[in-house]
Amino acid sequence: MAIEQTFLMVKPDGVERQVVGDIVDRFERRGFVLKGAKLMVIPTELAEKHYAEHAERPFFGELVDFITSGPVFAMVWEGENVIKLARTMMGATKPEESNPGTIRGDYATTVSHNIIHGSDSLASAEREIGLFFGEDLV
Ligand code: DAT
Ligand code: MG
Repeated sequence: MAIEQTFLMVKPDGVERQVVGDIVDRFERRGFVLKGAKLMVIPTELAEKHYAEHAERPFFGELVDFITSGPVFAMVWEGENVIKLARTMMGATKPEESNPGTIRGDYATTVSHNIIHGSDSLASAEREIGLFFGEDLV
């Protein structure tokens, strides 16, 4: 298994609830390395590109409104199998399936306000890192 990079983002609800530190701590404790991070308000056009795969879903408008509603904390993390392991640490999308001990299982009760985003594949990670960080990585 190769060293990978993934794109993770604390969503506006997570920044508002001041769990950025806890989330960074979880990935540091696991042994992953932070390669880039920034607090930003996502422009609508970037949000629409980021969530393009969901453009036809009925919740797309709400999703874009929510993700642009306040600052997010965007990050790139590196490590062995980090794409898959970060998804496991995040917990499932649906609140009834996200186990206690995971980020969503500890903090989220709704599918729409679920604290954190993480890339779901190598292709997504490369695309999302490019969208949010471009060449701007250490
Ligand atoms: P994930 O964020 O776990 O990768 P996803 O890619 O299926 O999940 O969906 C992206 C985001 O869209 C998700 O974090 C929250 C929102 N979302 C997904 N399904 C939804 C639904 N049925 N109703 C409202 N929002 C939803
Ligand atoms: Mg997804």
